[in-house]
Amino acid sequence: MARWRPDILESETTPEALWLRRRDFLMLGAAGALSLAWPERTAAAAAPSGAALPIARRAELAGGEASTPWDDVTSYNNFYEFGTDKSDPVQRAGSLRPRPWTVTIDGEVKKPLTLDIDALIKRFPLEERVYRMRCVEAWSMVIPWVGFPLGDLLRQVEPTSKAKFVAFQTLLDPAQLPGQRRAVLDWPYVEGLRIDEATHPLTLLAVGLYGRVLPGQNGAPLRLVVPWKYGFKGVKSIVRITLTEKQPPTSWSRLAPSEYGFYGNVDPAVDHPRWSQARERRIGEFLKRKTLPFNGYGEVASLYAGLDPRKLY
Ligand SMILES: Nc1nc2c(c(=O)[nH]1)N[C@H]1C(S)=C(S)[C@@H](COP(=O)(O)O)O[C@H]1N2
Ligand SMILES: [Mo]
Repeated sequence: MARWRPDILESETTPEALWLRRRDFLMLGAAGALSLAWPERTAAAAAPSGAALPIARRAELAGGEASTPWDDVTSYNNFYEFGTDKSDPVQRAGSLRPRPWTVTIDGEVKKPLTLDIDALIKRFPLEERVYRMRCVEAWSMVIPWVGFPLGDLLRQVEPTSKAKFVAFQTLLDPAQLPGQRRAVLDWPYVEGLRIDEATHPLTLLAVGLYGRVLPGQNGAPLRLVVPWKYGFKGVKSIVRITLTEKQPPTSWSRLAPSEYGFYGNVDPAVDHPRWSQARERRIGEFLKRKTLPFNGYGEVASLYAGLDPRKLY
C-alpha cells in the first residue's frame, strides 16, 4: 500500500470519479482489481439515452482517440447554474425545460431571427464531430458532438459590415437554473467570439452528443463548442446570439480578468496564474498527458497571426 501514497495525495487534483475508481483499486489490491473491478465497471457502463437525432455526416477529429464514455461525459460537468460541484449538474438538471425553447439572433445583422429550437435545427443538416475538449482546470474528454457550424447560421442572418464579434447568452431563469439564485457569477452566463473565430468551420453549435439530444447538464438544447479553446468558452443553454461591433463582456473574464481572458485559447506554454497548463488528465485515464497547442487544432493558428500568445489566455 505504502508505495501508492503519492497517488492518494494527488486526489486534490484528480477528478472525483477517477479517484473513487482508484480507491476501489487500492482496497481490492492489484489482483482483485484486475479480476473484479474492471469487469464490474464495464458491465455498469450506461448506454447513451435520449431522443435520437438524424445525422447527415460524420467527422472524426480527435486523432482516432476513443470517445470518453457517455457516463463520464454526462455526469462530470461544469454548469454553475446547477451548482459548482462536478456532480451537481447531472443531479439537478431536471429543472431545465429545453422544450419549448426560443433562440434569437440579432444585433449587427440584416435579417434578425427569432426561432423555435426545432425549427432552427431543421434548417441545417446535422453533423457528428468527434472533438477533444480541454477544460481550463486541466482535465479533458473526447466528445462526439452533434450539431452544425455556427458560420452556416451566421451567413443566413447576413452580418452587416459592423459585425466584428458574436455575443452569446445563456437562459436567465432561476426557476429552471437554481444556481442563478446565488451570485457565483453575474447571470446570465455570457460568452463571445471574434467573428472570424465564430465562422471558422470547426466552431459548432451543438444540439446533441452520442447521436442523442443534449442532456440538460451538457447545455440543452443548444450550446457552443470551440475545440481549440478552454471549455468555459462553450456557453450552454443559449437563448440569444448577438452580433456586435465591440468586444462583448464574458462571464469568466469579468469575474477574474487576470485568470480568464476573452480568447481562452488552449496553450500549454501559458500557465494559469494558479496552476500549470502544460498537462491534462483525460477523464478515465490514470496518467496525465501533454496538452497540445490549440488543443491539437493548429489549423486555427492563422487567426492569431501577429498577436502576443500571452494575450490569448
Ligand atoms: N452557462 C454555462 N455554460 C458553461 C459553463 C457554466 O457554468 N455555465 N461552464 C463551462 C465550462 S468551465 C466547461 S469546462 C464546459 C463543460 O461542458 P460539459 O459539461 O458539457 O463537458 O461548459 C462551459 N459552459
Ligand atoms: Mo471548464
